Amino acid sequence: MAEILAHPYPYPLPSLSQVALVIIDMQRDFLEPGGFGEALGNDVTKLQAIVPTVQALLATCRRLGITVIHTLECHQPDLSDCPPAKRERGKGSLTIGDRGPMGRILIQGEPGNAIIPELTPAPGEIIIPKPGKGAFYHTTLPQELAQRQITHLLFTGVTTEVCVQTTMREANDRGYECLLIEDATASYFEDFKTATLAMLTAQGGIIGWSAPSTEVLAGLINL
Ligand code: C5J
Repeated sequence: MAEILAHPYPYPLPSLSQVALVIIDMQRDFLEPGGFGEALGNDVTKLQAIVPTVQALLATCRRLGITVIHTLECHQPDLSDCPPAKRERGKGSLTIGDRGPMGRILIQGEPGNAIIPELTPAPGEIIIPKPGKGAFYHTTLPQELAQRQITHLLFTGVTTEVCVQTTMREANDRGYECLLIEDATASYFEDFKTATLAMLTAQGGIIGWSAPSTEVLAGLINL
């Protein structure tokens, strides 16, 4: 079987039709000034650094016909899917539903909720709006994966220790073989990214694998 040179040991690759590239929350609200990330006091340039790597992975997956899934953290305009506990948390300058420079924060359809232009989904790619940190909670992701008989998930996106980690843990519990692409994920806090990669792959890959994008691309291209 083909494989990707990964940590803590090689990641087995089945046929390309069983693999999906999952791009978590690469939306303006987290990556651009004036969004939710900045309102919480974060330096958004830290997340912008991974954009070229995610673009390269996306281009290769498109060329190879690999399923691409984009997720978006967002809520309905009436906030009916946003628990008060989530809305009240953070105490930043703006909270979920407030009007900011890019429209209402984390509200579906607002300018700030769009995926950044560099990674705009192509027709046919799956877009999963999600009200939680995990992409399996209150979404159609389980059905989308089951319909396509996808078993292997390659994770990218932001932030490593919040929505990416939560989704990878949810996927692992559901039986998916999960690999986090090291230089295609970012956090506002470098230490949190390092710790997340270590804890997900510890104990013989207790949640899954990690690998640099060069090894992922080499593995996919040779399949
Ligand atoms: C956060 C996310 N950090 N996409 N969301 O609130 O990680």
